[in-house]
Parts: sequence; structure tokens; C-alpha cells
Amino acid sequence: MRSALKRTHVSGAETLCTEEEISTVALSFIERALGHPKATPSEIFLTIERLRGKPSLVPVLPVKTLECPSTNLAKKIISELLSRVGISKRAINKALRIVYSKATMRGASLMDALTGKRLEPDKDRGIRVTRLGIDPASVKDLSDMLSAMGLNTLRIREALVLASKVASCPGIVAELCISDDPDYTTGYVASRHLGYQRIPNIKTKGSLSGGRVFFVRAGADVERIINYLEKRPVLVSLK
Ligand code: WAQ
Ligand code: MG
Repeated sequence: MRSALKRTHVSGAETLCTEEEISTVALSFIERALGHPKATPSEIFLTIERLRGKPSLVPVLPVKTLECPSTNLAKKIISELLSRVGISKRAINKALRIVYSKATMRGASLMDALTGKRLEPDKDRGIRVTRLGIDPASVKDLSDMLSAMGLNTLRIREALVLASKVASCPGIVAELCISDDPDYTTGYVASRHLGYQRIPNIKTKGSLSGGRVFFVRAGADVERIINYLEKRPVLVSLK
């Protein structure tokens, strides 16, 4: 959706569903756009596509919430986690500048894990992860798992599903995420090895910054990565 005054992107959402679910899901997305805390949209775009291939199943990342009382400590935790999976200092610093910048993107930045070079073709739009959802056979188990931690919200489910798809992409080493919603101050670092590590107070309340960075293994095939993230249907599963 886009807001009225400046033609800025406000928010987006995506999922996979059955044909029977289309009207319910579409309505819920429209209602979410109309009730968005950041702005009332002047335009809402809805795209519905029939999948061609069968979605592949990928595992849900394990979830952990770290202790983090301040934004300063959050930055240290981010650096420590990303260094642990081989992201260079230079790339980490560039990524921090992107996610703490007020100029938010619609999608994510793709960054070379070694040089910090940005690899996304359109730096304003970024890469948008779509065609993702929860395996119908895992919907209840995933809700139960998150409920047991007091984390069963739509936002967390969607972020965990996205992070699990991204982590399953060959050539991606890790992800860093901060919500661009001014009132949502928990972010995460995720990877196949680290799991989904939630970082409270990653930004201060009221901050308009936010964003996502996907770190790419040096020499990986960028076109294939973009195709996987944007096009390949993936369902996350607890089985
Ligand atoms: N693909 C790529 N990047 C995206 C996508 C997507 N589908 N959706 C959002 N982004 C980027 C974009 O730059 C946004 O500005 C940024 O991510 C943040 O998006 O465990 O709410 O939807 O408590 O605001 C994570 C923590 C919440 C949840 C993430 O992100 C938890 C969140 P938002
Ligand atoms: Mg948002």
C-alpha cells in the first residue's frame, strides 16, 4: 500500500493459501492495510497468482529471545552474532547503517558478506521475499510452539516464516532485521546456524528506522538467490 502525501510505500504482506481461502486472506490483508499505524493508504495493491509448481518444505528456525535492555547493547549483540557466522566487520557496519537509517526500503538489501557491497539491482525497492507460508500440517504445531513462549502473534509468525525461507536459500549466510514500525522495537538476527535470535530494544520507541539485510556468501550466484527469494514457493514446516 502507499500513503497519500508523499508516494511512499507504507507496508506490504504476502502469503500462500488455497483457492478456498483467497477471499478471507485478501480481506484480512486489506483490513490490515487500512488499519496500519504508520499511515492511511491512498492506494492498496492486491496481487493474486496461481502457483505453478508445488511449494518446497523447509524447516522452521528455532526461536530464542535474548536479554537486551538497550540499543547500544543490541548493536554489540548484532555484531557478535554476525561475526560468528563469518560476516566481515565492514559488511556488518554497512548493514547497521542501512537498518538504522530513516530512509526505509520496501524490501531487503542483499549484501556481500565479505566486501559489504550491495548486490540488489534496485536499491530503493530492495529484494522482496514472497511466495511463502506455513505448511498446513504445521499450522497448529507452530502456533502451539510460539504460544508456549508467549510469542504467538501474526507479526512474529510472519517474520519467523520469512526468516526461515531466507535461511533456507542456498548462498545466504545470515539476515538482520529491524521493523520499520515506530512502536515495534524487537528485531532479530537469523541464520541456519544461529536460528532466529530475537533482540529486544534493537531500536528506541518512536524511531522510524528499520530494514532488512540478507548477507550473501562471496561468489554466490546472485540471480539464483533473487529468483529463490522472490519466486520460489516455500512452506515452512515443523515436521
Ligand atoms: N521481503 C524483504 N524485505 C521485507 C519484506 C519482504 N517480504 N517485508 C518487509 N521487508 C523489509 C522492509 O525493508 C521493511 O522496512 C523491513 O523489512 C521491516 O519490515 O520476533 O515487523 O514488516 O518479535 O516492519 C521482526 C521481529 C519484526 C518479530 C519485523 O518487519 C519478533 C517486522 P516490517
Ligand atoms: Mg512494517
